[in-house]
Amino acid sequence: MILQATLVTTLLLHATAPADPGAPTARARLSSLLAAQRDAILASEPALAAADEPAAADPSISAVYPNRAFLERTLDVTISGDDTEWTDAVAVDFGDGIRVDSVRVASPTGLVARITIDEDAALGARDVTVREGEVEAVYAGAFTLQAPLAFKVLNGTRAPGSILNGKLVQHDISTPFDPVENTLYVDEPGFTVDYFYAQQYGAEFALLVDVPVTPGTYDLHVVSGATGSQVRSTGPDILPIAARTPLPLKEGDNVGTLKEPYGTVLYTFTPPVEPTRLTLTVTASVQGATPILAVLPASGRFADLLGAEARVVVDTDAAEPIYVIYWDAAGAEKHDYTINLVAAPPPPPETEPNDECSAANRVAASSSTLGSLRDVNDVDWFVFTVEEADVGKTVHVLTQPGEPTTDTVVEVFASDCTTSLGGPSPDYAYHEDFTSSPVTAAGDVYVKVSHSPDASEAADYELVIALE
Ligand SMILES: [Ca+2]
Ligand SMILES: [Ca+2]
Repeated sequence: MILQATLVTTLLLHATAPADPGAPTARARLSSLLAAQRDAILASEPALAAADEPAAADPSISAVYPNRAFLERTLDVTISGDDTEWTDAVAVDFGDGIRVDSVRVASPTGLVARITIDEDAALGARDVTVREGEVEAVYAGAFTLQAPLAFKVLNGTRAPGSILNGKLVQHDISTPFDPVENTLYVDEPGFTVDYFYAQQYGAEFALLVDVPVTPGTYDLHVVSGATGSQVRSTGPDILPIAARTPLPLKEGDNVGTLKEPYGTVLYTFTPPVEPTRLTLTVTASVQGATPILAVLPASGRFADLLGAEARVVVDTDAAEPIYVIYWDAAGAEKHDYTINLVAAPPPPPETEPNDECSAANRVAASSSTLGSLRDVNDVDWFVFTVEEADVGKTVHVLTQPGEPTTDTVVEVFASDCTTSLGGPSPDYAYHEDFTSSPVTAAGDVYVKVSHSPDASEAADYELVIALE
C-alpha cells in the first residue's frame, strides 16, 4: 500500500514538474493562455460577475425532491433552502388538493414534508411555498401532479350502448397492479366491466356502456391489492362518451356499415302491443368478422341483456322499445352488414289436458310450442305426422326458455306411444337438446315432456321439434 502511494506521488510529480523549468512545454503554454483568457473575461465583465452573486441573505428554495407525484398518493418530499433559517414554525404549502400531513425540519436549510394528494387535485405544475412568519420562499412550478391511470388503447365507439375494450397503463411505478386482486370501475351508473386482466403496469379491459348513460367525460378507477392494503389509481376525465341517437330498425333487411374495428352501431325497434316474437339475424359482408347482435330491453341496460348472438329471438307483449347493438367481436376493419328482423306471432301455447298419449296436442313436424309443467307430476304429450319421404330422419327435440331453470326431460316414441326412439334424454342440464334414433315408419310420432326428477320451481318452456 505504501509502495503504491509512493509510486502515484512520483508520477504526479513528473506530470507537473517539467524536466527543464526554463523551457515550458506545449501543455503548460496552453494552460497559461487559458488563464490569461479567463483573466480578460473577468476584467471585461465585472458588472455581470457581480450580478451573478445571489442577493444577500434572500431565502429561497433550491430543490424539491421528488418533484412529481401521482393523484391519491401519500409521500415524503424533501425541500432544500438557500439562506433559509427554517425552524419547527415553518408552514409548507403545495396548493389546492394537496394536504400537508406533517413537516419535519431537519436543518435550517432542509425539511421533509409528508403530503397526501386528493383524487381530484389539478394535474400539471404547481408552486411550492415555505413560510415562516413574514418570510416566504416560493419555488414556482417546482412540483408536478400526474394521473396514475391512462389509456394506452381505447377501442370501440365512445357512446351510449357500446362495447369498449382497450389497455390501461399504470404510470406510477411505485404501485404496480396487484397480480390477483384488481377492480376496475366507473363511479357512475351505466357502466359494467366485463373483464379486467392486470399485470404490473399494464391491464386489459372490456367495458359495457348502457344506453341511458349521459354524454360526458368519466373518470376510470382501479382498486388494486388485498383488503387493507388497497391502492386506488384514477384516470380523471379519460373516458369520453359522446351523444348518439339510436337508428330505427325496420322489419326485413337493414343494411349498415361498421366504420371502425370494435365499433358498434345502435338501433331501436318498438314492437306492436300484442304478443310478438322478434327474430333478429345478422350477417357480415367480410369473412373475418364475427357479427353479433347484443339485444337490450327498454331499460337499455347490459344487466338485462336479452341475447348476444348472430341470431337472437325476443318475445314481447308490449309496445316497449328494444335496443339492438351491432358489434363485431373479431374487430374486423370497416365492413357492411345486414340485420334481418322478423316480427311474427309467438309460438302457440299447449292445450291442457295433454297428460296422456291419447290426449297429445297435434303440432307440425317442424314446430315451436309454448308449454308449462304446472307441477312435478305434469306431463305434456305432443304428436306430429311423419310423411313417407321423411322416414329415416331423426327427430331433434329442444326445450328452451320459457324460464331458464325449467328442468325438463324429453322422450320420442313411435306411433304405438310405447316404443322409445332412443330416449329419454340424458338430462344433463335444465333444458334438453335431444336427437332420436331414425324414424322407421310413416305416421304419428310422439314427444313427451316431463319434469326432471331434480325439478326446480320453474315451469315454462318452449318445445322446438325438427325433423332432420
Ligand atoms: Ca300436461
Ligand atoms: Ca333437464
